[in-house]
Amino acid sequence: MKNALITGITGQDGSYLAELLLEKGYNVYGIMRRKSVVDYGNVDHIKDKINFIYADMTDVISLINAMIISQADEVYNLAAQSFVATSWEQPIATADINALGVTNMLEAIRTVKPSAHFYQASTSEMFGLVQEIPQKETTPFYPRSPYGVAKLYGHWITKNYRESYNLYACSGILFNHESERRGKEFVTRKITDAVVRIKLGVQDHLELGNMDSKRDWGHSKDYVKAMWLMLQQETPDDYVIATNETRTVREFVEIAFNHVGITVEWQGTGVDEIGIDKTTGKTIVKINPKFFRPAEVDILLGDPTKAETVLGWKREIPFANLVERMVKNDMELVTREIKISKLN
Ligand code: NAP
Ligand code: F7E
Repeated sequence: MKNALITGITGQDGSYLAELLLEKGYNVYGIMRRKSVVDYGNVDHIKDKINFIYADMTDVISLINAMIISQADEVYNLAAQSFVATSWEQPIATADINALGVTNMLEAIRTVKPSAHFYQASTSEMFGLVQEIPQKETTPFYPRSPYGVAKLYGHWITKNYRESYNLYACSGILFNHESERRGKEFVTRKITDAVVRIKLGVQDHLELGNMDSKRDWGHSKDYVKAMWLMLQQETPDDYVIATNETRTVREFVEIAFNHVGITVEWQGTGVDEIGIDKTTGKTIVKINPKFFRPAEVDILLGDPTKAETVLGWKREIPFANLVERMVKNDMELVTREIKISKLN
């Protein structure tokens, strides 16, 4: 039985990866941050099957301790300040966790168990102001946010430790992946949650920032399989994981509303653009400039050919199904929430 250590286990990807590794018979260890109220986040349903270790990416001693306790054969470094918008508000914390945190984890591995295989959660945000379309492993990087800059450090230090110390260290350059477990501040979940609330009459309208922004959106459940595959190869390498499809935020809004039987019609341009319910004539989408970013990533479109060829990875959940699943899940959650509020 192999031991796996997951940092960021309470997050979206951490939870799907933990489920996958448990299914495969791994002994799963997960790093948790100390909080005033104990919260298992997205792994609450499987918390009894996980060995939790209190640690923090900014505290190398706690990571060394996590390596000693877990004796991990595989380490998946998913912990991060992962919300791009927050990285302008907290650039130092973002760098401490997303950049230096990676060195802390690599040093812990080097100190305790250098034979461990290491996965780093790199990101398409490193391509930022894209230098070619589609983006692949050889595309030059040009990050556009403190988040992207910090992740680029994490990416290069992973490569550097592979080359300097011969560690089995890989980076997965993952494009946006979403799910029913996505945080509600990210645009996809913000949209599906609002669509359901508007349909059920408990929210008036949805406010968004840049709707022209294009993203390559997949499902987290497919993407964690790629992480595992990367650590099972003969030699460590870096891989782009993406769907090779891109859509605007506006298209995501239209499709999500379609799933609850609402057709959106667009009027106006720029900050004056509004989305109207075709049947009722009511304004259900507005632009709020507070959601614009100081520097934007306009388009992301990834080419996963290398991962498909070398790892045999394949996306299984198509885009239409991703949106449908998220809307259906939010419909169940919000309906339950409304029922409970009526009982109180
Ligand atoms: P997420 O849901 O925001 O989860 C982030 C996790 O990191 C949480 O478990 C969080 O713990 C933990 N964490 C944050 N700061 C920490 C610290 N100082 N010490 C220890 N743990 C800390 O993110 P995700 O969507 O699952 O993404 C997983 C990883 O992939 C991240 O590194 C992200 O940057 C990267 N990535 C994500 C995407 C995507 O589209 N989802 C694409 C490319 C790369 P708490 O529960 O305590 O907050
Ligand atoms: O924004 C635009 C926004 O916050 C997507 C993280 O997982 O993927 C994620 O980063 C786009 C941006 O994700 C709103 O300006 C418009 O262009 O959902 P997001 P992200 O910034 O792409 C990458 C790959 C990661 O690595 C990150 O960890 O949508 N947008 N209006 C909006 N975005 C938000 N959040 N809220 C809006 O109201």
